[in-house]
Amino acid sequence: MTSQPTLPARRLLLRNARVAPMTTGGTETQLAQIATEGDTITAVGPDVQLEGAETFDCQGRLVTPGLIDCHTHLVYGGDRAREFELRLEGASYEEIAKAGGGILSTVSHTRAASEDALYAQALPRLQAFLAEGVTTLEIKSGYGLDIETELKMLRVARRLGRDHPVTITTTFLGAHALPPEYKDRADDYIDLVAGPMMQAVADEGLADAVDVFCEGIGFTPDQTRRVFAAAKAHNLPVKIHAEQLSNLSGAHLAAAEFQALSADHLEHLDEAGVKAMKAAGTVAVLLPGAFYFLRDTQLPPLDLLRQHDVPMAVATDCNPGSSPMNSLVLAINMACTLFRLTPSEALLGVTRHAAQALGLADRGQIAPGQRADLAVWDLEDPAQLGYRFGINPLWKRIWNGNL
Ligand code: DI6
Ligand code: FE
Repeated sequence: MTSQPTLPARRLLLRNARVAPMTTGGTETQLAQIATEGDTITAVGPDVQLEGAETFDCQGRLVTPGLIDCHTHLVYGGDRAREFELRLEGASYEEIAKAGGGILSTVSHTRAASEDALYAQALPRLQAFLAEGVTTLEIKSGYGLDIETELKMLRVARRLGRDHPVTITTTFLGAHALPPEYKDRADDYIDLVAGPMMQAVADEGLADAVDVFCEGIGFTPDQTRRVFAAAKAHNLPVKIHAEQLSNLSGAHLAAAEFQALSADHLEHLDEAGVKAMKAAGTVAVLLPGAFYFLRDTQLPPLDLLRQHDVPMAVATDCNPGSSPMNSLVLAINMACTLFRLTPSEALLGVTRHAAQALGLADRGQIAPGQRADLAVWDLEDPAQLGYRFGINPLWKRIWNGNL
C-alpha cells in the first residue's frame, strides 16, 4: 500500500450520478452531484457545485465506490487445470493436497518463476479486475513458503501497485501450507514463519497484514496463535482463513485473542465464533467463488451473521486451486445466487465492509473525506450489478481522483 504514484491534484464534478444509499436496508438511489478535489471526495448532494472543475455528466448512471477485493492470491506461478480434471474424475480438494498436489504444486511453479515472470503472469489478472471497477485489491503471499520466494511474491504485488492506478494491499501468508522440505516438522516451519521470515518481510515493509490457513490441511490453532503473536510484535494486523473445510474455531481465536480484521471462508463457523467476531469487530469475508468451484454444499451461517450484525464482505479468493476467478462482479452475482445475499448486502460486501476487512477507513463509501475512488456503471439500479453476468457493466473508473 505504500508508495502510490503521485498524480497531479485535480477537481472533478460528477453530475447526475445515481448514488446507492449503501445501507443493508434497500436499493433506492438518489441523483446527486459528486465533487472530488485531488484524491478526496469533498461534497455529495443534489445542489453541489465546484468552481473551475472538470465536469462530467453521468446521465443518471449508477455510481458506487470503487470496488474493493479484500481477499486474493493474485500472484502465483503456473495453473492447476490438471488438478481440476482430477477433481472432475472424483478426487477431492483435500485428497489432492494430501498427495502433494494442491497448494504445493503452485509452490513449485512460483519458486521456479523469476520476479519478472511472476509479474507478467499476474498482470492480465490484475487488468481484468481493473476493467471491472476495482480500485483497491489485496494480494497474499503463500506460494513461496521460503524466505526468498515469499519476499519475491510480495515485491511483485507491491510493484503491481506502483505501476497501476489501483491501491494494492499485501498480506503475508507464510503459513499457507507446509513446504515439502519441512514434511512432518510443522512446528519447525512455524518457527521459521514467525521468526526470520516475518522479520524479513517486516524489514522490507512488504506486508500490511498477516494471514494463516487454519485447517486440517493447513495449520493448527496453536500454530496459528504463534504466527499471530509474532505479527502483533511487528504491529501487523491479522486475518485468518478459517472454518473452510472443518471447524477448528479459528475465527474465534483470531477475533477473541487477536482482534482480527477479518475471518474468511467460514462455511463451518459456529455461533460462538460469530459472537466473538461481533465483539471484536472482525469482518466475515465470504468467498462464493471457492464454494462454487469446489462444489461445496455447506453454506456459511448467514442467518447467524445477520442476527449478530457481523459485517459481511464478499471477495473473489482469486487463486489457481479453489477459485480461479478474476471477476469481483461475478463474485457479487455468486454471493446473491449461492449465499442469498441481497444486492445491497453484496454491494456493501465489495465496498464498505471490504474496506473494513482491510482496516481502511478512508474508502468504501461515497461521502466527503473519503478517497476519490469511484465506479460509474452503465446501470441504473444496484440490483443490476449482481444480476447479469458475462458482460462488463463498467462505464468509467476513477482512482485517486483521476478518470
Ligand atoms: N484457501 C483457499 O481458498 C486458498 N488458500 C486457502 O487457504 C486456496 C489456495 C490453493 O488451492 O491454491
Ligand atoms: Fe484464500
